[in-house]
Amino acid sequence: MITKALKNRYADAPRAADFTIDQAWETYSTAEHDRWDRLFRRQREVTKGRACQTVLDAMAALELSASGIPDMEKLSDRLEAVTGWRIVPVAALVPDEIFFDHLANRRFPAGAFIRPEAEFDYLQEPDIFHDIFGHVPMLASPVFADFMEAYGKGGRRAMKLGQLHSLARLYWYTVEFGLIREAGGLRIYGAGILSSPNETVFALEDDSPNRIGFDLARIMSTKYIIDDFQQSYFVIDSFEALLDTCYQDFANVYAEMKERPDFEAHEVVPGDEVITRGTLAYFKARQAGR
Ligand code: HBI
Ligand code: FE
Repeated sequence: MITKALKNRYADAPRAADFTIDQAWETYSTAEHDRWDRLFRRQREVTKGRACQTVLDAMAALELSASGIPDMEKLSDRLEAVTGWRIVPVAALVPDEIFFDHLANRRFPAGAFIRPEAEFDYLQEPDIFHDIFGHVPMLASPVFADFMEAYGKGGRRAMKLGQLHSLARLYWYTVEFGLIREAGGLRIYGAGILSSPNETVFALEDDSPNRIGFDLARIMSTKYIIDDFQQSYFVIDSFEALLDTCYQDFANVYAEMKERPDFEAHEVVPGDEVITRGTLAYFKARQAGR
């Protein structure tokens, strides 16, 4: 469709076997650089006091700023010096096995396109703002960098065990929509929240969603919503704790989950460490309004 082509000018870019493309940084227009700056300035404001300290520190260390769309090569040089990760340009979502292989080798595939003005506030697929503003700061945390590499290696194993959906849920409720406890209260580390102005506020301050203590098997049994705010957020105590739970062999966890039913995204279940229990009214109203 023409909008698809307009939206993503990299859709037909020549790509390598690993789905990487040339970012061709010099081809970004002034309008695209300006859009990055407006997205960045807005998110930098709304994440103050809401993003976790690791993210705020990394933003400064990586010199992320409102000075146009970053050149992934240059940004990768700064990131690699800290945790060995590089950011590789891709045109869109890549096949799972390619994605996992990049992560297992400390390469984060980042969309090279920037969202069109019409999708300034929200878009479904990851654009350069979601991937760089949302995901890259956490890759500057040595512990989280280890977690993401372990996730990549776990992904390939999960595919062999037919458990990709379980691992995708772990990714979703941590890497994309995770919250962490800090001395000052709950803070955000999930990229899907960090790159979304409305969800940055909703995830911490609205009384509609549940906020539940992290539990690996519970999360991998829980469905998630892809086109609206989350109905439950899971909270870790530290990135070390997250890494530790993921260093075990998941085969036993998958076996434990086999006979258990999946949970709906809004459910609170026995054994949950309920930090805040939500109300469904908000979500029902939004669904009704669709
Ligand atoms: N590809 N470029 C890109 N970015 C992602 O975040 C991504 C992907 N492919 C698959 C995927 N994410 C998810 O299905 C993972 O949970 C595997
Ligand atoms: Fe993402």
